[in-house]
Formats: sequence, C-alpha cells, structure tokens
Amino acid sequence: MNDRDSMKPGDLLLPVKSFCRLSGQIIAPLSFEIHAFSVKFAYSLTRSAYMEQNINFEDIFESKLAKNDFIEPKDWMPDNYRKHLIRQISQHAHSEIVGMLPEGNWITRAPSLRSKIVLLAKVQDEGGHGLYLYTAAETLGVSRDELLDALHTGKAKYSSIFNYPTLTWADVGAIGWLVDGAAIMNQVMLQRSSYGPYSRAMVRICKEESFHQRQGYEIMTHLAFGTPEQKQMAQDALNRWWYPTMMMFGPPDKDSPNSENAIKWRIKRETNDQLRQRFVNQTVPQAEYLGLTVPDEKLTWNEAKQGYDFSEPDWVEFKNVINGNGPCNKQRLKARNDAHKNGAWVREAAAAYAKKKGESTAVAA
Ligand code: FAQ
Repeated sequence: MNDRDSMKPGDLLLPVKSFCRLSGQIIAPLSFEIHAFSVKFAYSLTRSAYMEQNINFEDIFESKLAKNDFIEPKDWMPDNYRKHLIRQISQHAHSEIVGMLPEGNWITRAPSLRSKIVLLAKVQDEGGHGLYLYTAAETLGVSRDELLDALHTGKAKYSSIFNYPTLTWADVGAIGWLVDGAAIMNQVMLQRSSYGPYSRAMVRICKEESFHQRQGYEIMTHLAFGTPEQKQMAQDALNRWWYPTMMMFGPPDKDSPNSENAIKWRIKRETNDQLRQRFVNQTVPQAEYLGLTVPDEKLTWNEAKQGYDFSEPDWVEFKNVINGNGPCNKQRLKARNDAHKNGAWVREAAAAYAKKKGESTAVAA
C-alpha cells in the first residue's frame, strides 16, 4: 500500500468543503451521520475527479516543497510526513507545558513583586505556547486526548532540559537566558517550517521567547554584577545548565535518525549540530560580558571556522534523561498527571456550558 492509498477523508478538506458548498442544499438538512457519509462520498468523488485528471498528489506535494509553499491541513501529504509532524509538534507542545514546572516552582519565592509579575507572565506564555502547538498538531488528525494520554503515560517525549531541578533563583535566570535562548535558536528556523499551522504558531512563540530570553539575561545581569555571593549563584547556575542546554538541540547529526527526513521535507531547516554551534557562538560573548565562565576547558575560538570549538555534552546522560531516568522525570510526570486529574471538573464544566449554550441557541433559532 502506498501513501496515496492510505488517504483519509480529512486529507482533502478543502476540496471536500467546496463540494459540500456546491451540494449544500442536499447536505444541509441531513443529520450528522448522513453528513459524515456525504463527506466521505464527496471525498471519493473529489479523489476520483483528481485521478481522472491524472493529478499526482505526490507531485503536488513535492512541488509545493520545492517552491517553499506551505503544506496546509487540507493538502494531501505522505503518511510519514504527517507522522513526523505529529511526533515533533506534540513533543514540542509537551515540552512547553512541562517546561512551566521548573520555573513555576519559583513564582511564590520570586525576590520582588516585579520579578514575580514578570515570571508569572512568562510561565503563562509557555502554557499558551503549548495550546498553539496542540492545536497545530490536532490539524493533522490526532486528538488532544490522545496526545495528552501519551504524555501522561510516559510514552511521549518532551525536552530533556525540563528534567533538571531549579535549586536557586539564579536557575530562573539561567533558564530564561540559556534555555529560552536555545529554544529561540531552534524555533526561528521553525517559523519557516513547511507545515503552515506549525510555522504560523512559531511566529508568535518566537516573539514571546525573545522577551523570555531577555527576562533571564536581566536576572543574570543583576546577580553577576551584584555581591560576590550573588555572582557565585549565577556562576553555579551556568555550570549546571550549560550542558543540559546543549542537549536541547538533540543528538549529534550522525546519531539523529529523524534529521534526514526533517531536512528533506523542510520541517527542520538546519541540523542539530549547526544550531548547537550557532548557540555556542552567540552565548559565549554574553557570558563574557557577565564575567562568568562557561564550564568548558576546551572552549576556544576557531578562526578558520569562525566559531568556537567546544566539548560535547555527556550523551549517555542525555539518553538516560530522555528514557525517563533524569533527576526530575518522575516528579514532572506526577505533577502533570495531578494537574490533569485536578482540572477534570473544569473541563466537565466547560463542556456542560458549551452544551447548554448550544441547546439555548437551537431553541432560539
Ligand atoms: N529532549 O532524530 P533526532 C522550550 C529525541 S521548547 C528529549 O535528532 P529530531 C520553550 C527525539 O525526539 C523546547 N528528546 O530528533 C520553553 C528523537 O526521539 P523519537 C522543545 C529529544 O526530532 C523554554 C530522538 O531523540 N523544543 O524550551 C531531545 O529531529 C523555557 C532522536 O533525535 C522543541 O521541541 C531532547 N532535547 O530533533 C518552555 C523544538 N533531542 O521522537 C518553558 C521542536 C532529541 O524518535 C521554559 N523540536 N530527542 O522517539 C525539534 O526541533 C526537534 O524535535 C529536536 C530533536 C531538535 C528537539
């Protein structure tokens, strides 16, 4: 069975919609079940029409990629492209909401009202990013419940970085500076990702991440130019967060099974190693400005490559963390599961309200 044979009705949403508009008089009065049947029927008619005209879906997909056009939810796409996107976008969404936890830990202990307000806004933004991304993933035909279930049962991955503890206020600075800095480095290229909903979600996310990065750097600046004890806190946070941040870009290119397809399909525009190198080049001068030392004895400027030579993170540690054995994996999953369970009444109330509103609208009509 090839990819084209495995198309689902939703794969051709726009042609189906156009058909439904044309045949609206027939479809409109019918019940939902008949409507669903009509959609399938319309889909098969549309598909036959395309086939009669000898249109090759794969050619259309490839030509869109070649022209740098977006692939949209209504467009035909290979099954593996769809699966790849669901995997990456949902992992990304999970990372955003699990990423609320390490910093959320400091909201009640922020050292001033101002820093508390800023941190609250930042953590709230991350929740919003999760929502945009879950919504983008849903356009690929997967439900929010399925995605969350995969997170809660430990089947789905989320970024390794959020399995490390935030021991001091300086860690909140280091997360903003380094973790959001690395996230932006990766996400700027994702704004030009080939899948329209993902790319558009990234535009807004990048704007907010850039505020987050500044928030973190501001905290680090206060500490680094503060008392010797504060400077030591900043240095300690840099020591602990440097290598985990480098791991955020994923394994080295030679050990990255997903990169080849991601680059071929323009989901990722740059490789893990390219982005990691750019992150180091950008961040080292920022550390120097703060008077802090990057914890890497091998770090040297390489004139020939116009970039720093640096030590690789510990990839054995990385594997342990992504396999569920990092310092905080269990704690993070428990917190997410508890939040989901405790929020059940809110979801039920929202569903009941939507139902009631639907009923009263129907009566009024
Ligand atoms: N952690 O073949 P590759 C943020 C997995 S958002 C855990 O290279 P790929 C905002 C990978 O999934 C941070 N797992 O994979 C924020 C794959 O496993 P699979 C998240 C990792 O997809 C800030 C396997 O290893 N950003 O921080 C990691 O081509 C502050 C082989 O890897 C995104 O998700 C890792 N670090 O490249 C929030 C950006 N690296 O699925 C709160 C979008 C790799 O085959 C506070 N994602 N793996 O079982 C991407 O760009 C890519 O998915 C990569 C991985 C670069 C993460």
